[in-house]
Amino acid sequence: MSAGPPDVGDPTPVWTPFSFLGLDGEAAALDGARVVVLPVPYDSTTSFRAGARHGPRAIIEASYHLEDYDPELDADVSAVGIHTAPFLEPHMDGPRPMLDRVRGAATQFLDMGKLVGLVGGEHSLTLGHVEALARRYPDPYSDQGLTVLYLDAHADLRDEYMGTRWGHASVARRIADLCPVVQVGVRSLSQPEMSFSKEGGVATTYWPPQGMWSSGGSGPDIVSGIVDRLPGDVYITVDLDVFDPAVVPAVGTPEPGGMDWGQVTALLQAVGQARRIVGFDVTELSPELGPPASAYVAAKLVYKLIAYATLCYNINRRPGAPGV
Ligand SMILES: [Mn+2]
Repeated sequence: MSAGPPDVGDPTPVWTPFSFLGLDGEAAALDGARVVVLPVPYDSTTSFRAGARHGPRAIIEASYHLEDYDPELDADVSAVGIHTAPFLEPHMDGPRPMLDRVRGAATQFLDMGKLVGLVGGEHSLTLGHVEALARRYPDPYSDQGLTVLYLDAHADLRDEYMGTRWGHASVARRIADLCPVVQVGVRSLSQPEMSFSKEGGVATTYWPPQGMWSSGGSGPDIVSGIVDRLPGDVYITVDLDVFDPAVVPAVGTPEPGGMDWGQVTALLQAVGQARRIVGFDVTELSPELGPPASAYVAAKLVYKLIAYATLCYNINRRPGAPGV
């Protein structure tokens, strides 16, 4: 009698691919994918509590536990094809060379006709992605232009901060040099930033919106008022600290009084139905600063943004729909 291992169970190996939703095969292949998830593990200009460099890995791992099917849209969103790019390597010569690298990566996928969803990483990375898109719009301020919808607890409108004009505290200011910026959720800013906004540098919806305490802060008036400020195509950037810290505590700079899940998704879905979403990002998850639920919220938000960007606008424009 040989004393080998007992002959029980099925020894066929099963692998979990390192990709968003754990997709593999055709569903994750670059060729057929409508969407590319671009993970960028970088947080080198972070000034308070670092750790967003660990965000992309945590979001991808959390995404394994998402359902493919989305009951809100009655669709298997993954059917649009979602390719996960390898991690973009950080450039350590400073934030500007890093932004050039992000712009190059985004451009590569845009040239292939893909919609890019950047997963950060710190919020400064947004600028590289927006730079890649903005050069495709001859007049960003026209009806055929590009507007950045900027969800963040912070205004990020400093002209420079701690010796750089390209860091996380200046990203909205630099984007405003390229195209219109509409901010939502802001509740922490300096007086010069407030003045810049007031003088028309950007359109800011502070949070909670005035007079909206009783209805929870995201009534249809607030949402349609924001959508009306987005004349052409839309890029959506979400700094996860726009959420209340009760929803997403694992961020470097949590601010009380933030938006809840329903408020954020109602706004983003309304934008997806009314406008073409041409790119997005989700940034500033620092997984080690809070419970694992934060990474799950971030992963689900990425999936929602993929859905709103690829399904809502087309559904809204099916034959017979209003305005077609
Ligand atoms: Mn922020």
